[in-house]
Amino acid sequence: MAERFTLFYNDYSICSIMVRFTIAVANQAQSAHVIIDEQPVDIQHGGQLSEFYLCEVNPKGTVPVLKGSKSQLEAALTESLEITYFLAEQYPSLFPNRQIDQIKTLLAELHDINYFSLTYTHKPQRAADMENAVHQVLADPKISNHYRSALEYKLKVIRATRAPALTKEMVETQENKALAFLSQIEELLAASETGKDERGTGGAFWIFGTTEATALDAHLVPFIARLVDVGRGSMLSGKNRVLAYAERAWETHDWKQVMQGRKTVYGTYL
Ligand SMILES: N[C@@H](CCC(=O)N[C@@H](CS)C(=O)NCC(=O)O)C(=O)O
Repeated sequence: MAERFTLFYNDYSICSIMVRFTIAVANQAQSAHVIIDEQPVDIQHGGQLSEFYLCEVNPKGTVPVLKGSKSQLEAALTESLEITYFLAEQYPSLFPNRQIDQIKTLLAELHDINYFSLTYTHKPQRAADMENAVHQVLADPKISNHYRSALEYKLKVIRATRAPALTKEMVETQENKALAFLSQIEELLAASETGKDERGTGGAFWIFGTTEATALDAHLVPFIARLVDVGRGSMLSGKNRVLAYAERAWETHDWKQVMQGRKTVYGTYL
């Protein structure tokens, strides 16, 4: 019998989109071995601060999360990369043998970029808003001690990760990392162009010329979409192959199915 899991996600969370696109391309490549029930979390309106979410799903109060029964998963997976590696056990097309080491290295580099820094660069108020949302719940004297401790922990997570991500130095560092990363992708795409891809059409559709998207494609395509959506399209200038690659991917059935015509940022962002 197929195993069953729950994916907690949000439509405008880049890491959730990375996981959902991973699942979509993996399912395209082979029939499903796992059933994933999707559970939206309204992080724009404090859904991640609920007692259930903080105490029973993810103490960090972030999405995405993959949860299964104790026999399937000892603990819920609370990082998009961990979730992707876990899924790859069932979907080998995500990490083709020939490129496995390169994909792992590039995925680690991609996730070393702080997406919050690049997204909320011109919205420094965002970190304080996140703290205030927690304070509002904490102000209720009727909440349980257990829930209060969970909220205090969430506050620590926000303080440690969000405000520091928006300093000028931090943003610059992340911009440089992103630019260097995109240059690497441009070079890889240029190299793929010289050979025929697995479909024999010449020029790569996916980064390594594979027929199916790999985990790297599945995480990179949302990242490029996010850069464009937050007005950072100029980071792609001189990287025509990267842009053309992303534009091809955004036309696929899998991408359209995940995004349903949405942008990667919430309506009030822009
Ligand atoms: N490193 C984590 C990042 C998770 C994360 O920061 N998620 C954001 C959305 S992309 C979130 O849940 N934000 C709501 C909050 O922090 O309260 C991953 O790769 O999954």
